[in-house]
Amino acid sequence: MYDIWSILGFQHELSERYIRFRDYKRTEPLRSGPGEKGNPLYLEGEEKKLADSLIEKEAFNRIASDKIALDRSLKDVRDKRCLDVQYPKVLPKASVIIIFHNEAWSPLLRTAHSVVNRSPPQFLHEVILLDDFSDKAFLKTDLENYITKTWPDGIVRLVRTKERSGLIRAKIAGAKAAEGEVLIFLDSHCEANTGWLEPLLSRIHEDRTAVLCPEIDLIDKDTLQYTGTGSFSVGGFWWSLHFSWRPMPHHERLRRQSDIAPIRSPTMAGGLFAVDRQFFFKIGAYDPGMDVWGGENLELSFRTWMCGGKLEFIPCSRVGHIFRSSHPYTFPGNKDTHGINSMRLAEVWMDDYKRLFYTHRKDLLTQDYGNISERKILRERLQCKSFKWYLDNVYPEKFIPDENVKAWGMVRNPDSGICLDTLQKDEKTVFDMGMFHCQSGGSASQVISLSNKDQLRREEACLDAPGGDGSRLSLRPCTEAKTMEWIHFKNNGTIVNKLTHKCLDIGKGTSGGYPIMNSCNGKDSQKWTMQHYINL
Ligand code: UD2
Ligand code: MN
Repeated sequence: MYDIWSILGFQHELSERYIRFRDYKRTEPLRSGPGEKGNPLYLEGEEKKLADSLIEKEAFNRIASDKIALDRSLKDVRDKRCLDVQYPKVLPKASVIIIFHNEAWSPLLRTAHSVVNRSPPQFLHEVILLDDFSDKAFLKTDLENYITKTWPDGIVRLVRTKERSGLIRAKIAGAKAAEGEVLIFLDSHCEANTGWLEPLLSRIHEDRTAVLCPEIDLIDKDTLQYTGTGSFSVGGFWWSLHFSWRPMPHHERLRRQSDIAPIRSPTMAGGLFAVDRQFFFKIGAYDPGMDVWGGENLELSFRTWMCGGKLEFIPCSRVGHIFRSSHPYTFPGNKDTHGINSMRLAEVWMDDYKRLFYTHRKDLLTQDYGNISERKILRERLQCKSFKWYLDNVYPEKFIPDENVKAWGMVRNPDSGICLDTLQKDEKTVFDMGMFHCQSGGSASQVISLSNKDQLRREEACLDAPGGDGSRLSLRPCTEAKTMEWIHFKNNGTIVNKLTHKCLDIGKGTSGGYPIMNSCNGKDSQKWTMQHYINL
């Protein structure tokens, strides 16, 4: 049936049988056609030209997406051991909430179809398509008609906000509209894979305070290829309050008894997660003062841990997401909503550690972040733990640039008034360490710590100097390498590499230039002071 429809080009027609029985296990292998089994779709000729011309605006290949069946099949990318897990026959039912603003047709409906088709009906209370005030015409009656025609049993329902709410308030609205015992949020360009639901529900059934993320697989924005993420990561954050993926820490590997057991994570990416409905509202849902996009994922992560819950990634639950290159929607008022939302989060949840956020975001200090008194009352009422407790217990690997270090701040050559400076380069890349006129502590790119492990480092990257006389120093991800270890002699000001015994030297000494390594010679060009000495 599918093959014929696909060959004829009617990819959007759906098999009766498929819908009525939601027989997600047996139907999966029968299909072929563009993008089936999660395969990539490569366009050619005119279609490719059209796709290329749209990709900048839509931030993904909509033409390819439109050619792929809305209920395409996927490869089962789970660990084989997941197939043997027996889940309880009775589980709480889920409301799946898919929020969207001006989402393209095919990814939106593919998300809905994947959820309906791959969820055992007895565990799915409803799918809510939460429209955050879209203005595209096809999302009006066309969408309404499609929903009533495709799901006459009413399993999918459309709820619209009355104004543009931003994704955070839209998620609150979705949660309020939902009736299921468990809420599962998804972005509007996802595909739920085989067996995704049961592991989430059964873990929540076991522990109502667990907030759970499926493993997020990759749907390629250009070819729509679905790829399982191989090695399991956990969530972290930068002190600038951006989310990061990081390898599972050693202590978590040791704690887990099995490779398919839940993985504790300090933070979540934000879009895809399951939570007990009551617990979600008990710990304060979301901060309704946050606008459009950004920051709410870290806020919920910190709050979950600090207020008595836990955050886990569930390896047997797999959902793909299209990672787009930019946002295909407007930011009303052109505000840096991530920055301002993050201020609210830092002010309410991070105690003194908010200083580390503002080190990176001095520009925000003049911004108005609105009223946060309700959120402070919430924290008080729930008797949540401190941010220090969170760092010590949930994220002990997190480097704190001004605590448990020997010294930190500007690394200054007094003779020239020049400081080590990243020259604004992104720490996620490897680059040569630069120098610039000292900024009296005003610039995040001059903050460097001498750690207790004798590394000269930033959040994740360390100064490395394996070379001889005249060689530059690079900043790269910290390892155990001896070339990343340093001794700073406070009495004569030298900074000496432990392996090469060479001294850090300003070289030509030009602001905007690069320091080098040289044989130690006692000259002023090799003298340095650090801004704050703590334990040296
Ligand atoms: C990530 C999250 C996203 C959210 C965001 C931080 C994943 C996979 N995605 O960004 O869920 O946590 O980080 O805030 O973890 N939308 C609205 N109203 C708006 C703007 C967006 O409803 O005003 C919808 C949008 O259609 C989409 C969802 O919100 O379904 C998330 O937006 P995104 O896909 O642009 O965010 P993403 O994946 O870059
Ligand atoms: Mn998204």
